[in-house]
Amino acid sequence: MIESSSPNRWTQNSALNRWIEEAIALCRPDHVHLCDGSDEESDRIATQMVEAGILTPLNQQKRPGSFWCHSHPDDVARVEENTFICSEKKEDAGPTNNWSEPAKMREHLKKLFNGCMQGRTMYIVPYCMGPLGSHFSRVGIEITDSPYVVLNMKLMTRMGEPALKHLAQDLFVPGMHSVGVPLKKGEKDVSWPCNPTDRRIAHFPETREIWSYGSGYGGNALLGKKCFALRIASAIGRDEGWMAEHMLILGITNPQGEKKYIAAAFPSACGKTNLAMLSPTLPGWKVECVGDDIAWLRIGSDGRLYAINPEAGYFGVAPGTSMKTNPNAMKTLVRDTIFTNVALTAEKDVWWEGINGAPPPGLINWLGKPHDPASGQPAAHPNSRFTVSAHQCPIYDTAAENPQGVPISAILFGGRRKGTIPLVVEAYSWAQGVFFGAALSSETTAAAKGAVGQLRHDPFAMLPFCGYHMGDYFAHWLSMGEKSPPDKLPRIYSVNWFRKDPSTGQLLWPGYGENSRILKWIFERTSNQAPGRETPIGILPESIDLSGLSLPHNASENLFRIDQKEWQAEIEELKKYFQRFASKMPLALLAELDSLKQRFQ
Ligand code: SAT
Ligand code: MN
Repeated sequence: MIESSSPNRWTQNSALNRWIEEAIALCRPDHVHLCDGSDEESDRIATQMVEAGILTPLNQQKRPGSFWCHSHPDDVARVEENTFICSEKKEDAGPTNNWSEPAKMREHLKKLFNGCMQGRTMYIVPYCMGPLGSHFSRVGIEITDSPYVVLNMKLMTRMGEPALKHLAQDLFVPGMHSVGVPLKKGEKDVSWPCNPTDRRIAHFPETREIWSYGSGYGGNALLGKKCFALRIASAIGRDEGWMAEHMLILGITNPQGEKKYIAAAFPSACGKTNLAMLSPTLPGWKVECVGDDIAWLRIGSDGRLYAINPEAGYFGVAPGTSMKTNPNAMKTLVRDTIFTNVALTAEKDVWWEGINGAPPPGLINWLGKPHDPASGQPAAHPNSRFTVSAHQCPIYDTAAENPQGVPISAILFGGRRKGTIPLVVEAYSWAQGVFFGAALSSETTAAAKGAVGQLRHDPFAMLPFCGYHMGDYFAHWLSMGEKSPPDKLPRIYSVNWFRKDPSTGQLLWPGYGENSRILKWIFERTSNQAPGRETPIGILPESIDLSGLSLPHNASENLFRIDQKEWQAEIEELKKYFQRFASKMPLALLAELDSLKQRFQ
């Protein structure tokens, strides 16, 4: 260990100063910069990146303060196979995580990080997850050699000096990040340095540490997001009696002016941002956005479940976003946005599949090459993203800044399922709701490296993000339900916007703004004002407000169809899946599965 020569050289926090000095000694950067989080600082860094050819400024008339960049073709998404939970005991990581013995991983990381920042600047990025001044917020410090990460962290978190003030003498979560490409003296940098052959995204849940090497993209590199706010925070939440979840949070107000909050878990790239910013098609209803990706949930003193959004910005999927699908996102992206791996127009504006019609002439694709529509390849990468501050969202809910969080009335679990799962089902109880979460499956998307469109189990949409044994996580969810009487807890729903007509393969439900019809039923259910009918799988709507909507022939029957054969197969599959968790599988969830089976007999 290297002691700091002057204990207050960096911050008022001696443990932090010591860690910074150790990081400098290990990584040997040419320069070190402690980020204050000011606009001047990010402007300066952006200017340097433009001069280096890493960022392209967009048309200042069309999109002021915004930039385009594209990554290395091998660094475009989260890398689940290189992501590790390094708990002391293998059993604590569980069967759904890659595990590596902590001492072994540390040894390997020390080798990888040895001198890894030579020729580069080391940025020290203090950031606060959650509203400043909130008792529930937590501070992380990311050390990174990527200026792109610094600019993104400034948009995604409360970053810089305010975060350091929030830290006071508290503990912080240290996160070491390097793109893994040291530069020799005089060597010219590439525009997206990364080291795909040696990637490691390692988490140490017991010591609450993150080490990430070799990738500069998204959740691999912006350590506040999945690494801290989900993987490490889920382990902290288990120990402290709260929950870190892959959920959007929205506020919904009915025509009478009553407002409720809903949290909803969906896997990556399944429409969380679109639902969180929904423009209701039902007259008189209003939706406001608290968060689009992560919720930290705890029981308040009144026994209700409260949520904060630990993030301060959106890292949203660009393709498919349009004035039709998500007008509020489009209005959010009008300025001060970083676009990564979308296409660039001749007027220096951005373009992606689904934004509006055919690709314009003169388009540059996400690889920086002229786009050839005949190639059949998309111009924007399917996992291309926008990074933008939440404050720019026209329906940003200022309650997102409330240090106490917002009270949650309903929790939704959804995935991409072409069959089996109806449009909406209400659970009979908290335990059955937990079963809905545990039973979630979804077709894979481009948000993670690997095949797209394959059905996989993704319990609670947390498969890639749970920092400990999934069986213990299920038990933690059940135990949260024991902290309050059932009438105080949110009701739980399973939803599926992606069901298809088996004969035509067409989506049955228009989704987007029309999802307000489902939210209306849920809103009214939570005030005991909407009738439901009991079925073997849960409570289905007696009716949904479909006024003014013309659905394809038979769509509404098909959307709510409970096919006994499909459900028998689902039950058998779940039985097999739950066996993976062996003795850690809570008996209460096996009992739920059993009752489901019984109800079909
Ligand atoms: O993990 S990312 O932040 O890259 C996006 C996601 O998969 O939700
Ligand atoms: Mn996500």
